[in-house]
Amino acid sequence: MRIGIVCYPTYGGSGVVATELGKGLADRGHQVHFVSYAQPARLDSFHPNIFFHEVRFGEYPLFEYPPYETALASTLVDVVKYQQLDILHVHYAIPHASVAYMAKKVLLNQDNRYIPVVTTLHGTDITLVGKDPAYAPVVQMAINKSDGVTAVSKSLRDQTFEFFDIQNDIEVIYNFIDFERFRKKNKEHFKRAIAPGGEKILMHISNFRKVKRVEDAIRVFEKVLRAVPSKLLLVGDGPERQPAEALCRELGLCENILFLGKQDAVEELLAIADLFVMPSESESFGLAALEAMACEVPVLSSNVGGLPEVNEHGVTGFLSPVGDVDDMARHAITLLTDEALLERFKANALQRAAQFDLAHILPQYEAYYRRVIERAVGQIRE
Ligand code: GMT
Repeated sequence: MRIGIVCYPTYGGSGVVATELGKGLADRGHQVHFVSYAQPARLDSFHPNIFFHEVRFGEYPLFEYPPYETALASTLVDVVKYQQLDILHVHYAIPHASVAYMAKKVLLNQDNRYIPVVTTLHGTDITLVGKDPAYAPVVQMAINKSDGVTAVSKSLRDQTFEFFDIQNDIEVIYNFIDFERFRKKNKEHFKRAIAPGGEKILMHISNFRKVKRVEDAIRVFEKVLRAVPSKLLLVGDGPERQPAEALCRELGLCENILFLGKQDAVEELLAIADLFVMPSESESFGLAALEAMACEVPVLSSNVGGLPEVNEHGVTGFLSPVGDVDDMARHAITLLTDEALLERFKANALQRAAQFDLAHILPQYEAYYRRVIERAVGQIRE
């Protein structure tokens, strides 16, 4: 198939999923065309089946906000037409789903060409930003007008039906993990450098937005440290980093908490972690938690959204109500003070992660594309 993929190129989870999916599809012989305003971060090496089309939007004195949507729709029209695409797959509904609908209409008008569009809902495009009245009517229309809609968890699918008036079916296709990259590596020397006294290592990785509740990770750690010699590694950057640093100073924890900033090779960091902490306010799936589990790291998380579909309470980690740092700390101490239990949870985490192997999930997308294309052809004939 010739597949167009539209995504955000930055470090967010939806861009990562879109890029890794495109790379996987290209490995299976499909031709994949990425369209975005910059090269996706994980599209870092040459592949004969992968093409990148940058959306260009010129400056003009009248434009305080350059019309990205118009430029993206025009680029999509061009790419679909000249690269003979079979399907467009857009990740994160805002604004990609409505832009794809616009491109579809232009192609139909100008060339009598029907391009089927699949929209994948990722999380905040529904739960936070999408349901904001500033965007909701357009998001609802775009979901209903998509030829196929997928959500990355059952919870996100249910929330979409709850927040919007949706007539379309929504297929759940879980996020996936590439085990070639995410697997336990031997980084003992690194562990000794960070935790020379054999301390346990807790880790949090995120884009430090409010929804991630980084401060809860610090407050949990404060309690854990009273019972278990340990270190907390905070990986990533974003608006909440400065308040998080201030909290560390206020609590006198600076010696035991390390801010590592944005890191590409997170699998090398996960190799030295004993426990991953994800106290999010809302999380449709929790890809970072799955990446941790693939590297044999149990997960301490909140129980919101799709997290219970990934992290099994009492098996691969623990789930607690949002903001309940006492409960989270209690679970962490239970795990970190019982070596046999910790080893069992590590093994369970890997076993559970295997169910989300790219090799299982990718064929689900391929089969779904085929169904959507067949249905679209049927509709055109009618
Ligand atoms: O919130 C983020 O970290 C970014 C956001 C995105 O769409 O870029 O992530 C969402 O999509 C990820 C990939 O499907 C999911 O793993 C995250 O759970 C989800 N984030 C939230 O729901 C808050």
